[in-house]
Amino acid sequence: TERLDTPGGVPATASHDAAGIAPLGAAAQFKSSDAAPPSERLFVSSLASLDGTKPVRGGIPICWPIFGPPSRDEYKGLKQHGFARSSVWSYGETVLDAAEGVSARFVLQNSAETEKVFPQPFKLVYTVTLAEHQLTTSLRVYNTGAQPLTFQALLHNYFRGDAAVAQVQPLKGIGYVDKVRDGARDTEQRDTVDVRQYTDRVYETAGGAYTLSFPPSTHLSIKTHNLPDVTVWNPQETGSGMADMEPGGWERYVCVEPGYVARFVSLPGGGEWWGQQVLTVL
Ligand code: TA6
Repeated sequence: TERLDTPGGVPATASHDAAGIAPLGAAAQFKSSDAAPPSERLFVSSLASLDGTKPVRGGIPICWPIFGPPSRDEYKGLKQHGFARSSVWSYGETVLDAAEGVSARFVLQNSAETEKVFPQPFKLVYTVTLAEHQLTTSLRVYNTGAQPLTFQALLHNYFRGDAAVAQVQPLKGIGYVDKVRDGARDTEQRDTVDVRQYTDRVYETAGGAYTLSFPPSTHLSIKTHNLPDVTVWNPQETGSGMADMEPGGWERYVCVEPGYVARFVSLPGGGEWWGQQVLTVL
């Protein structure tokens, strides 16, 4: 294992400061409306805000400490999906591991900003590991306080592909909350779930391992640890109401979002929780 980091992160370069944070604008080089390489697996709207003013419409937003709108009084100051996805994280380290691939580590800790809406000390460590045909992302939550820390967590993957043919399985027999039908509860009857209609379903205790296919040639495996639920979302034409959704963007992605969202984690003081997903091109 070779650590590529220098004290404080990668050496400052034209595009990274000493802490290894690329100005968000630098990330703006990629636009999904450009001829993205066919191997591009994640969707980012060409109208996404990349300057930190809004959560990025695409990629893998981290939903923490809540998923969806605040559902408890203690979170009423939070915006939908919490603040982790729209905070500036600090760069931790980059590790080259011949077997595992290249990992980059990022840290978010409580601050005066977070304490305004979430008066709990915490430390989040997010690790992204890129290997051949595989992307692993892990979220570790440390309760650095003495009181229990309660939260939800979800990795809001925007997978790039033709939404008209997308299929997610196996979800047959799994109970779900249907946010398109005002939170109606139901059980999935289909062998494969498609998103040809406006779809926004939270499948609970769904098994933790899924295949997302864009037939005939693209199949992705999603394997998870400690993320027992999974949301499947595509807004279809309702997406045209999102200011940061490129025209027709909903035709080019499906969200398959592993999470711990049907209930809250309650982490005792000093405790540690982690959730992980391994995304593999089959
Ligand atoms: O994960 C699905 C969902 O909760 C949808 O209800 C929709 O709101 C989507 O997330 C996007 O949310 P955002 O706050 O990023 O616009």
